[in-house]
Amino acid sequence: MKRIVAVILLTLLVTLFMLPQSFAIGETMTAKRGTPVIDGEIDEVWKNADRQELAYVKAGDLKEFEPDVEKAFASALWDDTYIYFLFEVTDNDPVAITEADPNTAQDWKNDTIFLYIDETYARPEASPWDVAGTYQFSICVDGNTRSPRNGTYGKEIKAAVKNTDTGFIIEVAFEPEVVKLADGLQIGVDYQYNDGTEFSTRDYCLGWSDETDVASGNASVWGTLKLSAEPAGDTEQPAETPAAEPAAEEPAEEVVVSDTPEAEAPKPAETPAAPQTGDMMAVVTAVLVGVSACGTLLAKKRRF
Ligand SMILES: [Ca+2]
Ligand SMILES: [Ca+2]
Ligand SMILES: [Ca+2]
Repeated sequence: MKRIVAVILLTLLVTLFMLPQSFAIGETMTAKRGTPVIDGEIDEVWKNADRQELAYVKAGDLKEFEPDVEKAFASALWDDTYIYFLFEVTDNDPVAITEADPNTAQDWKNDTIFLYIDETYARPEASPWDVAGTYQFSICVDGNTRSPRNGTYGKEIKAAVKNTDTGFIIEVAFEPEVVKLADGLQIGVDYQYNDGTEFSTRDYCLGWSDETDVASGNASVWGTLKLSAEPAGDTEQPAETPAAEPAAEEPAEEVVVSDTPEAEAPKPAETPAAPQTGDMMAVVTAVLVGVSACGTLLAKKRRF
């Protein structure tokens, strides 16, 4: 009897020890593969993307009221070179206080999207901009961008803004500097919408993963973006073509591959980078199985 109790306790202890590594804090989303055009128009391929609402009203002068007009959604896709983001914002007063001033994207009192990226998933709790691969970008409704607004980034994001009847649309292409994009990779991301007004105030500040407006100083509250090999639709993968077709067009290079001994294995990337979360279910299941096995044992023992 004592031994069984000891086994159960030990199992629980081991489980508790493992849990902290399995938990990911904050929101999680998936980026499917797809290549949109950065022009402010919503491409077909976006329609199958994971679309998340920035549902936390984390700051703003009207924070106390329920925002019924203001809404912001973020979607993400990726290909071999870029991670793409789409922001769809409904807003009754899209403004950039000092339009055409490149600093508009710096000011959170304008209608701006802040995009937070932590390439290496380091999730620093303090001074995130000191960590390589960690940045904040901002894109203003007037088209001005800060690339980056915080952090050190040697490239430039591509962004396009388009006004709509109900607000505006922003598309962004971000090229990582530190990591190589691959199926299974996860990076830290967060999104923030600052709802500026013509009176130079900020009615609302909406967040995706950060609930309390600390994202600019604490990357551990940002969410997680996982890259998936699943195609979001059309283009890049000719998957639809029935391989049986003779494909008479070009008997070109495709067959040449295997004969050259040097050119052995040009297969990079596909490794499912890094141990991911999600093992928790397996652990919990194992514990339950263990506990029920112990229970059965106990019941059997009692019978004798
Ligand atoms: Ca587009
Ligand atoms: Ca507004
Ligand atoms: Ca506004």
